[in-house]
Amino acid sequence: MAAAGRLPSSWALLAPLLAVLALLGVGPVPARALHNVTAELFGAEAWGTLAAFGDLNSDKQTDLFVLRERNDLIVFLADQNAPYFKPKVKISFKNHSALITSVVPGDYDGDSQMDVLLTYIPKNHAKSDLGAVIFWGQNQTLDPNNMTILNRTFQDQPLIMDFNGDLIPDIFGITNESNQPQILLGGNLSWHPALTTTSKMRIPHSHAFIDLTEDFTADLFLTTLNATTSTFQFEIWENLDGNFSVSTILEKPQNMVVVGQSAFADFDGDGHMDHLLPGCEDKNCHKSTIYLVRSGTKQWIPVLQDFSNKGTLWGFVPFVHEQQPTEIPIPITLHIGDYNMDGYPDALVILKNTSG
Ligand SMILES: *[C@@H]1O[C@H](CO)[C@@H](O)[C@H](O)[C@H]1NC(C)=O
Ligand SMILES: *[C@@H]1O[C@H](CO)[C@@H](O)[C@H](O)[C@H]1NC(C)=O
Ligand SMILES: *[C@@H]1O[C@H](CO)[C@@H](O)[C@H](O)[C@H]1NC(C)=O
Ligand SMILES: *[C@@H]1O[C@H](CO)[C@@H](O)[C@H](O)[C@H]1NC(C)=O
Ligand SMILES: *[C@@H]1O[C@H](CO)[C@@H](O)[C@H](O)[C@H]1NC(C)=O
Ligand SMILES: *[C@@H]1O[C@H](CO)[C@@H](O)[C@H](O)[C@H]1NC(C)=O
Ligand SMILES: *[C@@H]1O[C@H](CO)[C@@H](O)[C@H](O)[C@H]1NC(C)=O
Ligand SMILES: *[C@@H]1O[C@H](CO)[C@@H](O)[C@H](O)[C@H]1NC(C)=O
Ligand SMILES: *[C@@H]1O[C@H](CO)[C@@H](O)[C@H](O)[C@H]1NC(C)=O
Ligand SMILES: [Ca+2]
Ligand SMILES: [Ca+2]
Ligand SMILES: [Ca+2]
Repeated sequence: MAAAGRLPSSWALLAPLLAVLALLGVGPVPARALHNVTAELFGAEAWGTLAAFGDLNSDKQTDLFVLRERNDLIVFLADQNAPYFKPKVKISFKNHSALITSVVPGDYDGDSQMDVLLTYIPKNHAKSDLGAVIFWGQNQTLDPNNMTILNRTFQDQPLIMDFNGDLIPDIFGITNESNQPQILLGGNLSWHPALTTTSKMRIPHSHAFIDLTEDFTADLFLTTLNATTSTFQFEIWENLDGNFSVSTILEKPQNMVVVGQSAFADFDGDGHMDHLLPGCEDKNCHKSTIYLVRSGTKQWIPVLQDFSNKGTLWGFVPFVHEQQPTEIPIPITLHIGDYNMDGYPDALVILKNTSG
C-alpha cells in the first residue's frame, strides 16, 4: 500500500469508492452496512470485478474500469443521471484468449488523453511472463483498435512510476531481455536500463515508489534477493533529479523465514513513514509476526508476535503460485497516491495474479 500515508485526504476520496467496491462484492468493507444502490449506480449492468479507477473522459469524475471474466474490460463512465455509471467503452480480449492480470489507467504518451495499460497472461504461455499492451485514449474515449503491444514481457507485474520526473508515467520492471530492471519511458516508449543493481528482484515484488528520504521526491523501494546470503533484503534507491542511486540496504529481520509484502504507513504518528513487514518465523506460517523499521533507522522492531485469539492461532497464508488462473479468485491490492502527478491524490486498485 505505497504512499497511503502521504496524503490523508486520499482516504476521504477512497471512502465512496470503497462503498462501490463493497457493492461489487470484492472489497474489504462489509456490504451489509450499505443499502443496495447497485441498480441506481449501474443499472442492469452490475456485474464484473472492479479493477481500477480513473477519469477516462476528463470530466473530473472518476470512472470505473471493470473486468468481466478476466478478458473483457468495460469502462463505466460517471454520469449525472442514474444509473450513475454507464458502460460506455469496451475492450475485448476474448479473441486473444489472454487473461488480464492488471489494469492501470494513465496518460502514457502525454497527450492529455487517458490511456490504459493492461498486463495479461498470453495465450499458450510457457513461462509465467506477462505481456503488456497500451490502448490509446483519443477523443475522451479508448480506441479498441489503436494499441501498442510492448515488445518485451515482464517477469512480474510492472511498477508504474514517473521515473524521470517529466510527469508522464513510466513502466518499471524486469523484462525478458535482461536481468537488470528496465524502464519504459512514457512519451516515446523507449526502453532504458533503470538501475545498476545486481540483486535479483523478488517475485511477487513488493516494490514501491515512495518518498522515503523526505525530500518530496519519490524514491524507489525494492525487495531483492542477496546472492551472497541468499536472503531477501530491502534496497532504497534515492531519487536525485531523476538519477537513482542506492542509499540504504536493509536485511530482513533475522528470525523471519517467510517474508511478506512491505507496507508503508506512519505507524506511530510522528509524521514519518515507517516500513511495516509481515511475515512468519516458520515455513508453514504457524508463527506470524509483523516487524517495523522506523523512518531513517535500520533496526527491526517486532510490533505484533502473538496472533492467538480465543484459542485459535491466526497465521498469514504463505505465498503460493497461481496454478489455474481462470479458477482462482483474484486478490486485490490497493494503491493510493498521486498517480498522474497532477497534485490530486488518486486511488486505484491493481489486480494481481498472485496472493500476498
Ligand atoms: C441489489 O440490486 C440489484 C439490482 O436491482 C439486484 O440485482 C441485487 O440482487 C440486489 N442485491 C441485494 C443484496 O439485495
Ligand atoms: C473474434 O473472432 C470471431 C471469430 O473468430 C470474429 O467473428 C469476431 O469478429 C472477432 N472479434 C473481434 C473483436 O475481433
Ligand atoms: C471526436 O468526437 C466528436 C463527437 O463525438 C466527433 O465529432 C469527432 O469527429 C471525433 N474526432 C475524432 C478525431 O475522432
Ligand atoms: C493511435 O493513438 C495515437 C496516440 O493517441 C495517435 O497518435 C494515433 O493517431 C492513433 N492512430 C489511429 C490509427 O487512430
Ligand atoms: C522494441 O520497439 C522499439 C521501438 O518501439 C525498438 O526500438 C526496439 O528495438 C524494439 N526491441 C525489440 C527487442 O524488438
Ligand atoms: C521478449 O518477448 C518479446 C514479446 O513476447 C519477444 O518478441 C522477444 O523475442 C522476447 N525476447 C527474448 C530475448 O526472449
Ligand atoms: C525518449 O525520451 C527520453 C526522455 O524524454 C529521451 O531521454 C530518450 O533519448 C528518447 N529516446 C528516443 C529513442 O527518442
Ligand atoms: C548482501 O549481504 C551482505 C551482508 O549483509 C552485504 O554485505 C552485501 O553488500 C549484500 N549484497 C548486495 C549485492 O547488496
Ligand atoms: C544524472 O546522471 C546523468 C548520467 O550520469 C548525468 O548526465 C546527469 O547530469 C545527472 N543529472 C543530475 C540532475 O544529477
Ligand atoms: Ca470521468
Ligand atoms: Ca494519452
Ligand atoms: Ca516519466
